[in-house]
Amino acid sequence: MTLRFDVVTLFPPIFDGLTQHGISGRAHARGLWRLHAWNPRDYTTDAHRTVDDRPYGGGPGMVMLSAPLTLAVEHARAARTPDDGAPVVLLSPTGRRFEQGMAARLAQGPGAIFVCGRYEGVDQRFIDACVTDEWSLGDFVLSGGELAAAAMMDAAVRLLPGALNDELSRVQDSFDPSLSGLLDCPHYTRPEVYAGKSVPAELLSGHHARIARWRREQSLRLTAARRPDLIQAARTAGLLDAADETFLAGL
Ligand code: 4FV
Repeated sequence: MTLRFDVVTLFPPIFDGLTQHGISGRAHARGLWRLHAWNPRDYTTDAHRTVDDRPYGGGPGMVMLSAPLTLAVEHARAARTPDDGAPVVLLSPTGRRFEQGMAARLAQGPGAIFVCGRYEGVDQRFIDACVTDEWSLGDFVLSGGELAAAAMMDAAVRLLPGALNDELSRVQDSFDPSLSGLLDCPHYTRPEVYAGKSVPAELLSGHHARIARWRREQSLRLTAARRPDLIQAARTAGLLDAADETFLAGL
């Protein structure tokens, strides 16, 4: 089953980068996933193809009209397998913070219909009637939801079987609660000495157990320093063993 995403957006070309380049582009070319864009402007009836208007109650900026958005979502739904259970996801700073576990579920599920707002936002009555989920890329304000949707689709598509050249790459993913849940370790490649700095000896040892231990300790050290919340989550999930705890106690 090819993973299908639909995006409701005033700027469909923004997604060309995702479907034409890199791992997501290759996966798209391999038919592992597909993307359909629906432009609300195509569902307007006035000569100016109006998709926004001034906010009731006054204030700066414009708000997206409900009707063009509703029609765009209805056409996207109608183009999908009936009742495939795909969520209608509005990208918004008020939404649930996106994380790796959601990317993994997105890759295994029926896909999604992403609604990319522009201007100050969208009319609340559209949200109440059509939106099933609100997701946020993070606590900052974008000029539109497109890049947030693209980032979330990219995070999901790279998890599809056959998307990565080396399936093992996924196993080293940071944050994946089903794996280590820790931050990734440092990586090195040629030359062995660069700017007077050598690659850590452990990585040159050819001793797989020593290399694995070194990488694990680097992940623990970095995670403890920068994301102690992830250490606690990994501990709660039973992802830390006695050797990990001994190492952390020595930090
Ligand atoms: C956003 C975020 C975001 C808010 C108003 C689009 C903008 C404008 N989306 N994560 N952060 N959206 O800033 O997802 O319509």
